[in-house]
Amino acid sequence: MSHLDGTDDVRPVHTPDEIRRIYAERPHEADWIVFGRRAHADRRGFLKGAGLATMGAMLGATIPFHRNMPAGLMPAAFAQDTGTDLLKEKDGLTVLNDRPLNAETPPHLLDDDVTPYERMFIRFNGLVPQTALDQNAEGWTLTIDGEVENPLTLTIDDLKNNFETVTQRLWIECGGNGRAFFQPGASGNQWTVGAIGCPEWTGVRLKDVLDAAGVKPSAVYTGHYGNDVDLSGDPEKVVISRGVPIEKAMEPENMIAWQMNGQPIPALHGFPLRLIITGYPGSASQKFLTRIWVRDREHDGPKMTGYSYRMPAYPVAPGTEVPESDMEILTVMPVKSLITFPRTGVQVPAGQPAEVRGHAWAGKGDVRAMHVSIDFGQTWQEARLDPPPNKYAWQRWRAEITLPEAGYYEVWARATDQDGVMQPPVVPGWNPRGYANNMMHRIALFAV
Ligand SMILES: Nc1nc2c(c(=O)[nH]1)N[C@H]1C(S)=C(S)[C@@H](COP(=O)(O)O)O[C@H]1N2
Ligand SMILES: [Mo]
Repeated sequence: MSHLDGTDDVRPVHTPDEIRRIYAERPHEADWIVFGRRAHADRRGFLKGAGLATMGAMLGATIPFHRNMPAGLMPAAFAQDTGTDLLKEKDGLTVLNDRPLNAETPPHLLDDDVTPYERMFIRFNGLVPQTALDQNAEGWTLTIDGEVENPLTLTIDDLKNNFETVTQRLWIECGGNGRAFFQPGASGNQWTVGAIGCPEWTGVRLKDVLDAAGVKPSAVYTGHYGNDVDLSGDPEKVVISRGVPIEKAMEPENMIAWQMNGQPIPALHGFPLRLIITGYPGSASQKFLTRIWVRDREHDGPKMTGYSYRMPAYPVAPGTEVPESDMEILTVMPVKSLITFPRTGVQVPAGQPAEVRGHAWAGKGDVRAMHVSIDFGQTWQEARLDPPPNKYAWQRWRAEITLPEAGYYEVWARATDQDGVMQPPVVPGWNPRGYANNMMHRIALFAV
Protein backbone atom coordinates (compact mmCIF):
# COMPACT_ATOMS: atom_id res chain seq x y z
CA MET A 1 0.00 0.00 0.00
CA SER A 2 1.16 3.51 -0.69
CA HIS A 3 1.32 5.49 2.55
CA LEU A 4 -0.12 8.60 1.05
CA ASP A 5 -3.25 7.02 -0.39
CA GLY A 6 -6.33 9.20 0.03
CA THR A 7 -4.38 12.41 0.35
CA ASP A 8 -7.47 14.60 0.14
CA ASP A 9 -8.17 13.48 3.68
CA VAL A 10 -4.81 14.32 5.14
CA ARG A 11 -4.39 18.07 5.35
CA PRO A 12 -2.52 19.04 8.53
CA VAL A 13 -5.09 20.33 10.99
CA HIS A 14 -2.91 20.91 14.07
CA THR A 15 0.01 23.20 14.71
CA PRO A 16 3.09 21.71 16.38
CA ASP A 17 2.06 23.48 19.60
CA GLU A 18 -1.34 21.83 19.53
CA ILE A 19 0.19 18.48 18.78
CA ARG A 20 2.48 18.71 21.80
CA ARG A 21 -0.40 19.70 24.05
CA ILE A 22 -2.62 16.87 22.87
CA TYR A 23 0.11 14.27 23.40
CA ALA A 24 0.83 15.63 26.86
CA GLU A 25 -2.80 15.74 27.95
CA ARG A 26 -4.40 12.77 26.22
CA PRO A 27 -1.59 10.42 25.20
CA HIS A 28 -3.89 7.43 24.70
CA GLU A 29 -6.10 9.17 22.18
CA ALA A 30 -3.50 11.52 20.76
CA ASP A 31 -2.81 9.61 17.56
CA TRP A 32 -6.48 9.49 16.81
CA ILE A 33 -7.08 13.17 17.62
CA VAL A 34 -4.08 14.47 15.78
CA PHE A 35 -3.86 12.23 12.80
CA GLY A 36 -7.37 12.04 11.65
CA ARG A 37 -10.96 11.04 11.89
CA ARG A 38 -10.43 7.66 10.32
CA ALA A 39 -7.19 6.92 12.12
CA HIS A 40 -7.16 3.82 14.18
CA ALA A 41 -4.54 1.61 15.64
CA ASP A 42 -4.41 -2.08 14.81
CA ARG A 43 -4.51 -4.79 17.46
CA ARG A 44 -0.84 -4.34 18.31
CA GLY A 45 -1.36 -0.62 18.82
CA PHE A 46 0.27 0.55 15.59
CA LEU A 47 -1.09 3.37 13.57
CA LYS A 48 -2.31 2.63 10.06
CA GLY A 49 -4.68 3.81 7.36
CA ALA A 50 -5.60 7.46 7.02
CA GLY A 51 -4.01 8.33 10.36
CA LEU A 52 -0.69 7.11 9.12
CA ALA A 53 -1.17 9.01 5.88
CA THR A 54 -1.90 12.19 7.82
CA MET A 55 1.19 11.73 9.93
CA GLY A 56 3.22 11.23 6.74
CA ALA A 57 1.74 14.35 5.21
CA MET A 58 2.55 16.42 8.26
CA LEU A 59 6.10 15.13 8.30
CA GLY A 60 6.39 15.74 4.58
CA ALA A 61 7.71 12.22 4.12
CA THR A 62 6.66 8.63 4.15
CA ILE A 63 7.64 6.51 7.14
CA PRO A 64 9.37 3.37 5.89
CA PHE A 65 9.37 1.74 9.34
CA HIS A 66 5.86 2.85 10.27
CA ARG A 67 5.04 -0.71 11.34
CA ASN A 68 7.41 -0.31 14.29
CA MET A 69 6.00 2.98 15.51
CA PRO A 70 4.36 2.61 18.93
CA ALA A 71 0.94 4.20 19.37
CA GLY A 72 0.70 7.28 21.56
CA LEU A 73 4.30 8.25 20.97
CA MET A 74 4.53 11.73 19.51
CA PRO A 75 6.79 11.74 16.44
CA ALA A 76 10.08 13.24 17.50
CA ALA A 77 9.79 15.71 14.64
CA PHE A 78 6.99 17.41 16.55
CA ALA A 79 8.41 16.84 19.98
CA GLN A 80 9.91 20.23 20.50
CA ASP A 81 9.51 23.44 18.62
CA THR A 82 13.10 24.51 18.71
CA GLY A 83 14.87 27.61 17.64
CA THR A 84 11.90 29.80 16.92
CA ASP A 85 9.46 30.11 19.83
CA LEU A 86 11.61 28.92 22.69
CA LEU A 87 14.54 31.16 21.91
CA LYS A 88 12.44 34.16 20.97
CA GLU A 89 13.60 36.37 23.82
CA LYS A 90 17.12 35.05 24.12
CA ASP A 91 19.74 37.51 22.95
CA GLY A 92 22.72 36.45 20.87
CA LEU A 93 23.15 32.95 22.29
CA THR A 94 24.99 30.34 20.24
CA VAL A 95 22.87 27.24 19.76
CA LEU A 96 25.06 24.14 20.14
CA ASN A 97 22.26 21.64 19.74
CA ASP A 98 18.56 22.07 19.13
CA ARG A 99 17.44 18.66 20.31
CA PRO A 100 17.93 18.64 23.20
CA LEU A 101 18.20 22.39 23.31
CA ASN A 102 21.62 23.68 24.38
CA ALA A 103 22.86 27.22 23.89
CA GLU A 104 25.70 29.24 25.34
CA THR A 105 26.29 32.95 25.76
CA PRO A 106 29.21 34.78 24.13
CA PRO A 107 31.40 36.25 26.90
CA HIS A 108 30.85 39.90 25.95
CA LEU A 109 27.12 39.36 26.58
CA LEU A 110 27.80 38.19 30.14
CA ASP A 111 28.85 41.59 31.42
CA ASP A 112 25.80 42.17 33.66
CA ASP A 113 26.28 41.63 37.39
CA VAL A 114 22.95 39.81 37.42
CA THR A 115 22.54 37.70 34.30
CA PRO A 116 19.22 38.60 32.67
CA TYR A 117 16.94 35.93 31.21
CA GLU A 118 17.94 36.94 27.70
CA ARG A 119 21.56 35.98 28.35
CA MET A 120 21.31 32.92 30.56
CA PHE A 121 22.69 29.80 28.89
CA ILE A 122 20.38 26.85 28.31
CA ARG A 123 21.18 23.23 29.04
CA PHE A 124 18.74 20.41 28.44
CA ASN A 125 19.22 16.67 28.53
CA GLY A 126 15.65 16.06 27.40
CA LEU A 127 12.62 18.09 26.36
CA VAL A 128 11.11 21.15 27.96
CA PRO A 129 8.09 19.80 29.86
CA GLN A 130 4.65 20.88 28.72
CA THR A 131 3.84 22.24 32.20
CA ALA A 132 6.73 24.67 31.83
CA LEU A 133 5.77 25.69 28.29
CA ASP A 134 2.24 26.37 29.52
CA GLN A 135 3.46 28.09 32.71
CA ASN A 136 1.04 25.78 34.46
CA ALA A 137 1.97 25.14 38.10
CA GLU A 138 -1.47 23.98 39.13
CA GLY A 139 -1.28 21.11 41.60
CA TRP A 140 2.53 21.12 41.54
CA THR A 141 4.05 19.36 44.52
CA LEU A 142 7.52 18.64 45.77
CA THR A 143 8.07 15.39 47.62
CA ILE A 144 10.86 14.85 50.13
CA ASP A 145 11.18 11.19 50.98
CA GLY A 146 13.61 8.39 51.66
CA GLU A 147 15.85 8.65 54.72
CA VAL A 148 13.70 11.22 56.54
CA GLU A 149 11.58 11.07 59.70
CA ASN A 150 8.55 12.80 58.11
CA PRO A 151 8.22 12.45 54.35
CA LEU A 152 6.74 15.69 52.98
CA THR A 153 4.65 16.58 49.99
CA LEU A 154 4.68 20.34 49.68
CA THR A 155 2.81 22.66 47.38
CA ILE A 156 4.47 25.82 46.19
CA ASP A 157 2.27 27.73 48.65
CA ASP A 158 3.51 25.46 51.47
CA LEU A 159 7.05 26.42 50.55
CA LYS A 160 6.15 30.11 50.44
CA ASN A 161 4.17 30.07 53.71
CA ASN A 162 6.09 27.68 55.94
CA PHE A 163 9.71 28.60 55.29
CA GLU A 164 11.74 31.77 55.24
CA THR A 165 12.04 33.26 51.76
CA VAL A 166 15.54 34.21 50.65
CA THR A 167 16.94 35.98 47.59
CA GLN A 168 20.50 35.35 46.45
CA ARG A 169 22.62 35.72 43.35
CA LEU A 170 24.00 32.27 42.60
CA TRP A 171 25.96 31.23 39.55
CA ILE A 172 25.28 28.05 37.64
CA GLU A 173 28.00 26.64 35.42
CA CYS A 174 27.70 23.51 33.34
CA GLY A 175 30.29 20.87 34.24
CA GLY A 176 31.12 20.66 30.53
CA ASN A 177 31.80 24.38 30.09
CA GLY A 178 35.15 24.61 28.21
CA ARG A 179 34.82 21.13 26.71
CA ALA A 180 35.51 22.45 23.20
CA PHE A 181 39.17 23.06 24.07
CA PHE A 182 40.13 19.52 25.06
CA GLN A 183 42.44 17.59 22.70
CA PRO A 184 41.54 14.93 21.83
CA GLY A 185 38.01 16.22 21.99
CA ALA A 186 35.19 14.74 23.99
CA SER A 187 31.71 14.05 22.71
CA GLY A 188 28.87 16.18 24.04
CA ASN A 189 27.98 19.83 23.64
CA GLN A 190 31.02 21.77 22.51
CA TRP A 191 30.72 24.51 25.12
CA THR A 192 33.42 27.16 24.82
CA VAL A 193 33.22 29.58 27.76
CA GLY A 194 29.58 30.63 27.93
CA ALA A 195 27.81 27.87 29.90
CA ILE A 196 27.78 30.09 32.97
CA GLY A 197 25.45 32.72 34.36
CA CYS A 198 24.61 34.35 37.66
CA PRO A 199 20.94 35.28 37.97
CA GLU A 200 19.21 36.25 41.21
CA TRP A 201 17.06 33.50 42.68
CA THR A 202 14.19 33.70 45.18
CA GLY A 203 12.95 30.72 47.13
CA VAL A 204 13.66 28.83 50.33
CA ARG A 205 16.75 27.18 51.74
CA LEU A 206 17.03 23.53 50.82
CA LYS A 207 18.37 23.02 54.35
CA ASP A 208 15.19 24.36 55.97
CA VAL A 209 13.05 21.96 53.97
CA LEU A 210 15.32 19.00 54.72
CA ASP A 211 15.27 19.95 58.41
CA ALA A 212 11.47 20.00 58.35
CA ALA A 213 11.52 16.48 56.91
CA GLY A 214 14.03 15.41 59.55
CA VAL A 215 17.05 13.87 57.86
CA LYS A 216 17.92 10.52 59.46
CA PRO A 217 21.49 9.63 60.46
CA SER A 218 21.37 6.98 57.71
CA ALA A 219 21.15 9.70 55.01
CA VAL A 220 24.14 9.73 52.65
CA TYR A 221 23.12 11.41 49.41
CA THR A 222 20.27 13.24 47.73
CA GLY A 223 18.61 12.22 44.46
CA HIS A 224 16.83 14.94 42.46
CA TYR A 225 13.92 14.51 40.07
CA GLY A 226 12.12 16.78 37.64
CA ASN A 227 9.21 16.27 35.23
CA ASP A 228 11.07 16.79 31.98
CA VAL A 229 10.64 14.14 29.34
CA ASP A 230 13.18 12.02 27.53
CA LEU A 231 13.89 12.78 23.87
CA SER A 232 12.07 9.57 22.93
CA GLY A 233 8.89 11.06 24.40
CA ASP A 234 8.63 8.05 26.74
CA PRO A 235 7.06 9.52 29.90
CA GLU A 236 8.41 6.66 32.05
CA LYS A 237 12.02 7.46 31.28
CA VAL A 238 13.95 9.71 33.70
CA VAL A 239 16.15 12.08 31.70
CA ILE A 240 18.61 13.08 34.39
CA SER A 241 18.61 12.58 38.15
CA ARG A 242 21.67 13.69 40.02
CA GLY A 243 22.36 14.26 43.67
CA VAL A 244 24.92 15.52 46.16
CA PRO A 245 26.38 14.27 49.45
CA ILE A 246 23.99 15.06 52.30
CA GLU A 247 26.59 17.33 53.96
CA LYS A 248 26.67 19.44 50.80
CA ALA A 249 22.87 19.48 50.58
CA MET A 250 22.69 20.84 54.16
CA GLU A 251 24.81 23.92 53.36
CA PRO A 252 22.65 26.99 53.96
CA GLU A 253 23.13 28.61 50.54
CA ASN A 254 21.43 25.89 48.46
CA MET A 255 17.93 26.82 47.39
CA ILE A 256 14.61 25.58 46.15
CA ALA A 257 13.70 28.56 43.97
CA TRP A 258 10.50 29.71 42.27
CA GLN A 259 11.75 33.03 40.96
CA MET A 260 14.62 34.06 38.73
CA ASN A 261 15.35 37.78 38.63
CA GLY A 262 12.08 38.60 40.38
CA GLN A 263 9.88 36.71 37.92
CA PRO A 264 8.49 33.18 37.95
CA ILE A 265 11.30 30.92 36.73
CA PRO A 266 11.03 30.86 32.92
CA ALA A 267 10.18 27.62 31.12
CA LEU A 268 13.75 27.07 29.93
CA HIS A 269 15.21 27.43 33.40
CA GLY A 270 12.95 25.15 35.41
CA PHE A 271 9.41 26.50 35.87
CA PRO A 272 7.88 26.33 38.45
CA LEU A 273 10.55 25.08 40.90
CA ARG A 274 14.22 24.40 40.63
CA LEU A 275 16.99 23.39 42.90
CA ILE A 276 20.17 25.44 43.08
CA ILE A 277 23.16 23.55 44.45
CA THR A 278 25.97 26.05 44.87
CA GLY A 279 29.53 25.50 43.63
CA TYR A 280 28.79 22.14 42.02
CA PRO A 281 28.31 21.40 38.32
CA GLY A 282 25.01 22.79 37.02
CA SER A 283 23.68 19.25 36.59
CA ALA A 284 23.10 19.09 40.37
CA SER A 285 20.64 22.00 40.08
CA GLN A 286 17.55 20.09 38.96
CA LYS A 287 15.00 22.06 36.98
CA PHE A 288 11.23 21.34 37.13
CA LEU A 289 11.84 19.89 40.59
CA THR A 290 9.27 17.35 41.80
CA ARG A 291 11.12 15.14 44.25
CA ILE A 292 14.16 14.96 46.47
CA TRP A 293 14.87 11.40 47.47
CA VAL A 294 17.16 11.24 50.48
CA ARG A 295 19.21 8.11 50.03
CA ASP A 296 21.20 5.79 52.26
CA ARG A 297 23.86 5.42 49.58
CA GLU A 298 25.42 7.38 46.74
CA HIS A 299 22.65 8.23 44.28
CA ASP A 300 22.64 6.17 41.09
CA GLY A 301 20.09 7.98 38.89
CA PRO A 302 20.58 8.60 35.15
CA LYS A 303 23.78 10.66 34.51
CA MET A 304 25.15 9.85 37.98
CA THR A 305 27.04 6.71 37.00
CA GLY A 306 29.49 5.52 34.35
CA TYR A 307 31.40 8.39 32.76
CA SER A 308 28.75 11.10 33.23
CA TYR A 309 30.00 14.06 35.24
CA ARG A 310 32.94 11.99 36.42
CA MET A 311 36.68 12.56 36.33
CA PRO A 312 39.56 10.08 36.51
CA ALA A 313 40.68 9.58 40.12
CA TYR A 314 44.27 10.33 39.03
CA PRO A 315 45.84 12.46 36.27
CA VAL A 316 45.83 10.76 32.88
CA ALA A 317 47.53 11.54 29.56
CA PRO A 318 45.18 12.97 26.92
CA GLY A 319 43.32 10.21 25.14
CA THR A 320 43.79 7.59 27.87
CA GLU A 321 41.06 4.99 28.17
CA VAL A 322 40.19 5.17 31.83
CA PRO A 323 38.38 2.18 33.37
CA GLU A 324 34.93 3.07 34.67
CA SER A 325 35.88 1.96 38.18
CA ASP A 326 38.56 4.68 38.27
CA MET A 327 36.09 7.50 37.58
CA GLU A 328 35.01 9.77 40.46
CA ILE A 329 32.03 12.10 40.72
CA LEU A 330 32.80 15.71 39.78
CA THR A 331 31.83 17.82 42.79
CA VAL A 332 33.30 21.26 43.56
CA MET A 333 33.85 23.32 40.39
CA PRO A 334 37.32 24.87 39.96
CA VAL A 335 38.16 28.59 40.20
CA LYS A 336 37.42 30.46 36.98
CA SER A 337 36.89 33.89 35.42
CA LEU A 338 35.70 35.61 32.27
CA ILE A 339 36.61 38.81 30.49
CA THR A 340 33.23 40.32 29.63
CA PHE A 341 34.48 43.73 28.44
CA PRO A 342 35.75 44.62 25.94
CA ARG A 343 34.68 42.17 23.32
CA THR A 344 37.47 40.16 21.76
CA GLY A 345 38.93 41.51 18.52
CA VAL A 346 38.15 45.21 19.01
CA GLN A 347 40.50 48.17 18.60
CA VAL A 348 41.69 50.27 21.53
CA PRO A 349 43.84 53.39 21.46
CA ALA A 350 47.55 52.70 21.98
CA GLY A 351 49.27 54.32 24.95
CA GLN A 352 46.07 55.14 26.79
CA PRO A 353 44.43 53.45 29.77
CA ALA A 354 41.50 51.21 28.90
CA GLU A 355 39.18 49.33 31.22
CA VAL A 356 39.02 45.56 31.12
CA ARG A 357 36.48 43.81 33.32
CA GLY A 358 34.62 40.60 34.01
CA HIS A 359 33.56 38.14 36.69
CA ALA A 360 35.30 35.50 38.76
CA TRP A 361 33.89 32.55 40.71
CA ALA A 362 34.95 29.35 42.45
CA GLY A 363 33.12 26.25 43.62
CA LYS A 364 34.79 26.59 47.01
CA GLY A 365 33.33 30.03 47.62
CA ASP A 366 34.99 33.40 47.41
CA VAL A 367 37.75 34.17 44.92
CA ARG A 368 40.82 35.62 46.63
CA ALA A 369 42.56 37.50 43.81
CA MET A 370 42.32 38.40 40.16
CA HIS A 371 45.17 39.25 37.79
CA VAL A 372 45.50 40.22 34.13
CA SER A 373 48.41 40.02 31.72
CA ILE A 374 48.85 41.84 28.39
CA ASP A 375 52.17 40.16 27.52
CA PHE A 376 51.19 36.49 27.19
CA GLY A 377 51.67 35.80 30.87
CA GLN A 378 55.15 37.25 31.43
CA THR A 379 53.94 39.84 33.90
CA TRP A 380 50.70 40.18 35.82
CA GLN A 381 48.89 43.14 37.20
CA GLU A 382 46.41 42.82 40.04
CA ALA A 383 42.81 43.67 39.21
CA ARG A 384 40.34 45.22 41.61
CA LEU A 385 38.09 42.42 42.82
CA ASP A 386 34.75 43.18 44.48
CA PRO A 387 33.51 40.97 47.29
CA PRO A 388 30.48 38.90 46.26
CA PRO A 389 27.04 40.26 47.28
CA ASN A 390 26.50 36.84 48.87
CA LYS A 391 28.50 33.63 48.98
CA TYR A 392 28.51 31.75 45.65
CA ALA A 393 27.67 34.84 43.59
CA TRP A 394 30.25 35.67 40.96
CA GLN A 395 32.51 38.61 41.73
CA ARG A 396 33.10 41.67 39.57
CA TRP A 397 36.69 42.49 38.69
CA ARG A 398 38.13 45.49 36.84
CA ALA A 399 41.60 46.40 35.64
CA GLU A 400 43.03 49.32 33.76
CA ILE A 401 45.47 48.29 31.06
CA THR A 402 47.63 50.36 28.74
CA LEU A 403 48.77 48.77 25.51
CA PRO A 404 52.10 50.50 24.93
CA GLU A 405 52.18 50.78 21.14
CA ALA A 406 50.16 49.84 18.08
CA GLY A 407 49.85 46.12 17.44
CA TYR A 408 48.22 42.86 18.44
CA TYR A 409 47.77 42.00 22.10
CA GLU A 410 46.02 39.43 24.17
CA VAL A 411 44.55 40.03 27.57
CA TRP A 412 44.71 36.97 29.78
CA ALA A 413 42.69 36.81 32.99
CA ARG A 414 43.54 34.62 35.97
CA ALA A 415 41.57 34.07 39.18
CA THR A 416 43.02 32.62 42.40
CA ASP A 417 40.85 30.76 44.89
CA GLN A 418 40.92 30.80 48.69
CA ASP A 419 43.62 28.14 48.83
CA GLY A 420 45.91 29.94 46.39
CA VAL A 421 44.98 27.67 43.49
CA MET A 422 45.05 29.55 40.16
CA GLN A 423 43.57 29.04 36.73
CA PRO A 424 46.08 27.43 34.37
CA PRO A 425 47.10 29.06 31.07
CA VAL A 426 46.43 25.86 29.15
CA VAL A 427 43.76 23.17 29.32
CA PRO A 428 44.06 21.35 32.64
CA GLY A 429 43.54 17.68 33.50
CA TRP A 430 42.33 15.99 30.32
CA ASN A 431 39.42 13.68 31.08
CA PRO A 432 37.32 11.42 28.85
CA ARG A 433 34.14 13.54 28.86
CA GLY A 434 35.72 16.96 28.92
CA TYR A 435 34.64 18.41 32.26
CA ALA A 436 35.93 21.17 34.53
CA ASN A 437 38.12 23.05 32.07
CA ASN A 438 39.08 26.23 33.92
CA MET A 439 41.87 27.46 31.66
CA MET A 440 42.32 31.22 31.60
CA HIS A 441 40.04 33.21 29.37
CA ARG A 442 41.83 35.44 26.87
CA ILE A 443 40.74 38.04 24.37
CA ALA A 444 42.45 39.66 21.37
CA LEU A 445 42.92 43.44 21.24
CA PHE A 446 44.33 45.63 18.48
CA ALA A 447 46.00 48.80 19.71
CA VAL A 448 45.83 51.58 17.11
N1 LIG B 1 15.22 18.68 34.97
C1 LIG B 1 16.43 18.99 34.49
N2 LIG B 1 17.25 19.72 35.24
C2 LIG B 1 18.48 20.06 34.79
C3 LIG B 1 18.93 19.62 33.52
C4 LIG B 1 18.03 18.85 32.73
O1 LIG B 1 18.33 18.43 31.60
N3 LIG B 1 16.79 18.56 33.24
N4 LIG B 1 20.19 19.95 33.10
C5 LIG B 1 21.15 20.29 34.16
C6 LIG B 1 22.40 20.83 33.66
S1 LIG B 1 23.50 19.69 33.02
C7 LIG B 1 22.73 22.16 33.80
S2 LIG B 1 24.25 22.73 33.37
C8 LIG B 1 21.74 23.15 34.31
C9 LIG B 1 21.53 24.28 33.32
O2 LIG B 1 20.60 25.21 33.79
P1 LIG B 1 19.94 26.29 32.81
O3 LIG B 1 19.44 25.56 31.59
O4 LIG B 1 18.88 26.95 33.59
O5 LIG B 1 21.03 27.26 32.42
O6 LIG B 1 20.49 22.54 34.59
C10 LIG B 1 20.56 21.25 35.17
N5 LIG B 1 19.25 20.83 35.58
MO1 LIG C 1 25.48 20.77 32.69
